[in-house]
Parts: sequence; C-alpha cells; structure tokens
Amino acid sequence: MNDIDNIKQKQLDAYRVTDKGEALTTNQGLKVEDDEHSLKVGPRGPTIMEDFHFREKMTHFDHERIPERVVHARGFGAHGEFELYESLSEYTKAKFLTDTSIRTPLFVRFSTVAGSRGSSDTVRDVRGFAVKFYTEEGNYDLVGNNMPVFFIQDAVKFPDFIHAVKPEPPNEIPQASSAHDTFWDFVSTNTETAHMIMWVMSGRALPRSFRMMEGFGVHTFRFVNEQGKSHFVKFHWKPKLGVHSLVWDETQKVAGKDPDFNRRDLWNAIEQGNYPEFELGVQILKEEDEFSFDFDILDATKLWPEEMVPVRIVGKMTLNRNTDNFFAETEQVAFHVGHLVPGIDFTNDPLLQGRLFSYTDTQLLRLGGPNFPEIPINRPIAPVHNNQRDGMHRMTINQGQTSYHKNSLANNHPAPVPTSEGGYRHYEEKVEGRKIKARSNSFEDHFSQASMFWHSMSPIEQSQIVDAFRFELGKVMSKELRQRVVDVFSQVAEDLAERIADGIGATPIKGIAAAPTTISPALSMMTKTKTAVTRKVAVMLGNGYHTTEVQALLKELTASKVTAEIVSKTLAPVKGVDGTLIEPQQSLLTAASVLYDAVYVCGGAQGVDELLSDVSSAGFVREAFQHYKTIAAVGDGVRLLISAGAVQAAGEKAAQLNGVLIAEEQSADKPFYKSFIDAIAEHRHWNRIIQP
Ligand code: HDD
Repeated sequence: MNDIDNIKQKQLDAYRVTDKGEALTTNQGLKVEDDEHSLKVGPRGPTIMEDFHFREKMTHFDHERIPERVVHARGFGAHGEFELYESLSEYTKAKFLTDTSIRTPLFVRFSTVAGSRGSSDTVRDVRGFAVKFYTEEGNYDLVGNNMPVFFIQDAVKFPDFIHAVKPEPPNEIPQASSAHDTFWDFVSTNTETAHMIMWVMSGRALPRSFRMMEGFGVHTFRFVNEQGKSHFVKFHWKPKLGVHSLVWDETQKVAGKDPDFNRRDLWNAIEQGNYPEFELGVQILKEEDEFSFDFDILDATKLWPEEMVPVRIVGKMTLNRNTDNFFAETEQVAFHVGHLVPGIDFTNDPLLQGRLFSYTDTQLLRLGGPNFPEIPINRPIAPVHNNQRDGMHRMTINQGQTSYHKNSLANNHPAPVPTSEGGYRHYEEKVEGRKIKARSNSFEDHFSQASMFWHSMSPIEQSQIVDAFRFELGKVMSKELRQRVVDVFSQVAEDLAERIADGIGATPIKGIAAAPTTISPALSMMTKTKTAVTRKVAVMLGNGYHTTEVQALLKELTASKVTAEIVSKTLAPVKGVDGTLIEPQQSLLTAASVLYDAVYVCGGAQGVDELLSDVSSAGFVREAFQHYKTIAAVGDGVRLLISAGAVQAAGEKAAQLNGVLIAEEQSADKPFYKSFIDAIAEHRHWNRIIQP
C-alpha cells in the first residue's frame, strides 16, 4: 500500500501545516510587521505591555515543555503498516488478525526506560517497543519491550523499582544508568528480578539499532475467537535484520560521539527507503495447558521457551514514514496496554492488571487533561461517539441536546452495539477467591529461568554478561551490597557467581545454584539472522587514492545495500590518481569508528601517508579492531592496519580468519569486495580476542 492510501496518513493530513511561502501571523491570524524588536518607548526606552505579539510569542514559549514520561522518557517514533500473512480466525476474531486483505496503519515508539528525555541512546537499559495499530475496530496498543520478561511480578512494586533505578535522590546521579547502589539494593532484596537482570546484563540491553532488536508483549494475553473460545497468547516481533548488539566500550564512546545514535539510524534508514521490517509472531497455548509448565504462565518474570511453544510467524510490520514533527507525534503519542479490540483480552497477570491503571493516569498529567485521545496521533481511524464531554483542550464540537445514556431525546444514541456487530464483550472467565494481599506460590521460583538464560548463552555472550556485572557492581559503593548481589546470583549459576565475584573482590556461595529448566538456543543472539544490508562502512582514503578501486568498492557496497561514508583527513575534496575529485562526508575529526560497522582502508601510498600523518587514524582502526568489526585494507592501506595493531607485519594471513581482510592492489576485485561484505554480515568477529 502506498503511504498516500494509508487511512491514518489521510487523517493526519487534515492537521499537517506547512509555513512555506506564508506570512508570519499571530495566533489570531493577524499579520506581523516586525519580529526583530519589542515595542519600546524610543529605541533605548522600556518595553511596553501593549506589544501583544511579544507577549503571545513569549507566553507560548514559556509553556512549550510538558512533563517528560516518568519512565521511557527518551524515545523515537515512526509510522508504518501491518500486513497479515495468514488468518488467525481459529484463535481470535480481531479483524486485523483475520482479514489478510487489510493493511493496518500503525505508529511505533522505541525508547529507553531510565534516562531523561535528553539522555544518550546507547545506555545499558531495556528498550520500550510500543506499537499502536489504528485498526478499523479501534486502536490496539501492543506496549512491549525488547526483552520478554520483566523485573517484578506485581505492579504495586513498580514505583519502588523505578525509584531504585532512577538517579539517586540527593544529587540526581547517575543519569540513565543502573550502575549504582539503590538499583542493586533493590535487586538483592527482590530476587524476582534475577531473570530480567540476566537479560539487562546481556547485549540485549545494548542494541546496535532499533531495527535489530526483538520486541515482546511480555504478558500472557488472551485470544478469543468468534465462537467465544479462548487461547493464551504471547506476542513477539522478529526483526528481519537479525538481533545484534553493540559492545560495552563502544556504547560508552558512542554516547559522547553521537548521543542520538539509535534515533539517527532509524531516521536515516527510513529516509533512504531501507524500511525496517519486523515479523509478528505468536505463541499460542490451549486454555487446558495453563498448568502444564513448571512455571506459572501468569508470571511476567517467565518466558515460554520457543523450543517448547514455537513462535508462529503471522504477519509483518514495515516502518515506512518518519514523523513530520517530533513533539506532535512522538512526544504526544499515548499508548495504553488496555487499548484492545474484540478478539484480544487480558489474563490475571498481576503486573498486567496493575498497568491498566497507570497509563491513563500518567497521561492525564503529561498531556494536560482528559482529551488527549483527540490529539491527531492518538485519534483512532474508527469513528468515536460517546457521551464524554468538555475538559481541558476539547477539540470536538459535539452537536445535539443529549450527552447521557440512556436517553429518549436522541433515540438512545450513541447506542451500545451487540457483540455480534462488534461490541466489545469481556471474556467471561470464571474467577473465585478471597480478597487477599498475596502472591501465588507458583510465582516463587526466581532462579530456574535465569539459569536457563545463562546456560543458553554462547561463551562470548557469557563473558559480556560477566563484564556487565563486574562493571555495574564495580560502581556500587557498598561492599556489603556487592556481596549480597553475588549471594543472589550464586543461586542462578555457580560459574556465573564465581566469575562475578572474582572481578569485584567478593565470595560466591557454592552448591546452591538452580538447575536450568531447559536450554533454549533461541535466547542466544548468535542464532539470529545475519546480513550486511544497511550496515555502515567507513571508507578511509587520502589524495592519490586509486579511483577504480574506490568506484568498484562503492558499486559493490551499494548493490548489497551497504552504506558507505568517505572518511578523509579533512573535509577538503580528495584527488584520485587520475585527478577525479571525491568529497569526503566525514573527516578524522568528525567521525569515529564506533559510528560504523566496518572500516575499509583504500590503497595508494600518498593517501595512506596522509592518513598516517594524523595519529587518530591508527586509533580509528584500532578501535574497530577492538570492537570485533570487519576491517579491510588494500595495498598500502595495510600499513595503517599494521600501525593500528590490527595485523602484524608478518602475521597477515592469520588475521584474515578474524574478519581482517587484506589484498594487493591488483587483487582488490569483485570476489574481495564480496568477502568483505560477507564478513560485515557476520556483525562481529568474536573469536578475534578470546576472552576468559
Ligand atoms: Fe510501562 C510507559 C512498557 C510495566 C507504567 N511502558 C511504557 C512504555 C513502554 C512500556 C514501552 C512507553 C510507551 C511510549 O513509548 O510512550 N511497561 C512496559 C512493559 C511492562 C511495563 C513491557 C511490563 C511488562 N509500566 C509497567 C508497569 C507500570 C507501568 C508495571 C505501572 C504499574 N509505563 C508505565 C507508565 C508509562 C509507561 C508510568 C510512562 C509513560 C506512559 O506510561 O505513558 O504509565
């Protein structure tokens, strides 16, 4: 479907305004003559209140900010659409999941959780993955994360958990980081966090790109079909580009070099027409199987191993349009886990139930009153008619005398609709019990799935997890607290606890670790799709570069949808051997290898000397090497690799095994470029530096 045909885009068109070629006016439409000076008594005299343009402009400015989200403050949105591969009518009557001819418009907002609005993109954190489907039956919001489990089991603990992870009260330090005492204090005193902590200490918390992370609805939801039969369901998003992470050292450097790294990546991909795609997957369970597992399916700290309950791929989301205005769309969008359509319902997961209160409540404050569903980005494409009236910022001009139900003056309209005609009816689950402040015993096992996660990781992923614990706990001031955390994770896996303890001067407890429930290869990022598509290469060159080599390289990269940027010593045009000029996009000053997936050093003695004359060129390559990235060099370019320590003068061959490719000038040909692109597809060459 073309963007123009998209019904939500048409609706938004009614609100889109361009100022191109227009006269400057006040909010009353009055044309403004002077926007340079306030009205004064003489050029050096006092300003006069009569200056309505000044007052209006200043007042609006003074009120331009709204409260940031209490969590997920930093986010980035995009428009897209959803197509269904196969009907799920056996399980649900939701129209957008049963009619394969429908393309459902949607809006996505990715986010970090702990940081403020202006914090950096690449911090260690969970990523929010919220999707608003504008379906014909009303808005359906799938408000998930990039991890399939959560820190706590009951929503009443959410404010405590967030207080613990947010910066500490005396000084609001540290920003956007869990590496501090209160967070780890919470973890050590609330052991239900153990499984989620394993995810947060892994590369899943450092996504290379929003386009390369999975999404999860986390809770167990309910599908209800036309016959009223119910199944349990978990939702998954699977990125077409695979699941890939940055390495820790890289994330910290990127945070300084480009705090908007993930935002920019998504924006550019969409601008370039490389539309990110995520497939929707569902895990479905019969109601009868509710108690067939050694965990409780209502416990949000547990996942359903994909090897036990396969993920069925049923459709695809494509993100194909950037926002026109960040504030109007991304900042004002309001998701709610309780926005459902017929065919989808809740379960009694106590985390989910509690979320149902929080979202509207917080949005009333953030968006200034009860009428935020009327903000263009939040409006459903389905018609809205009810007896809700008035309040701050009401946009709709409701006509007619009645605003109540039941009425006789308006023939009892707007009228409720029977379920056979689309009226939402809650699933009639039978529930019995005493009112009690308690948690089911079936939620008591906090460690088996944490252990499963640990034992399902590859050795490199395990090392990264250990390093993450060592870093985070290394920032914890209280020694006692560090030890308490080691005590807790001694219950997850003995080798994990030992390795953490080794790094922070603590002592593991032996013999108390949980046996993993199962091993789930699907949890490892190493098992995911690999492709070079949309990866970014720094092509380093200087004057005297070989024109044919660079042209052939760029052609091959473009053909494989790999993005390239020319990096030179300065931004001045660079001359090739045959006099061809090329404009570098970046200089050694503006670029850094952490912003690229791979580095290619072109041949040509003069150009390489020029690069080498700037000491940062060797650092550029060295950093790419340390971050396991693909590096290639041709002819004299190899000298730069040697000075970076990426190859030894005599050890060139061995290095080739580890994603470092070198070639003589005459053999820089199509097969060489292909090997380079294949190596980029590997994402990283983890075997380059063997970690303990
Ligand atoms: Fe939440 C925002 C995801 C538990 C309370 N949450 C928020 C967003 C996402 C999630 C993606 C950002 C939406 C956006 O981009 O605007 N939250 C989750 C997931 C959870 C979860 C996957 C567990 C499975 N959340 C959770 C609990 C509570 C909240 C238990 C409270 C009881 N969440 C909120 C909130 C936020 C929010 C305070 C902040 C801003 C907003 O809602 O609109 O209401």
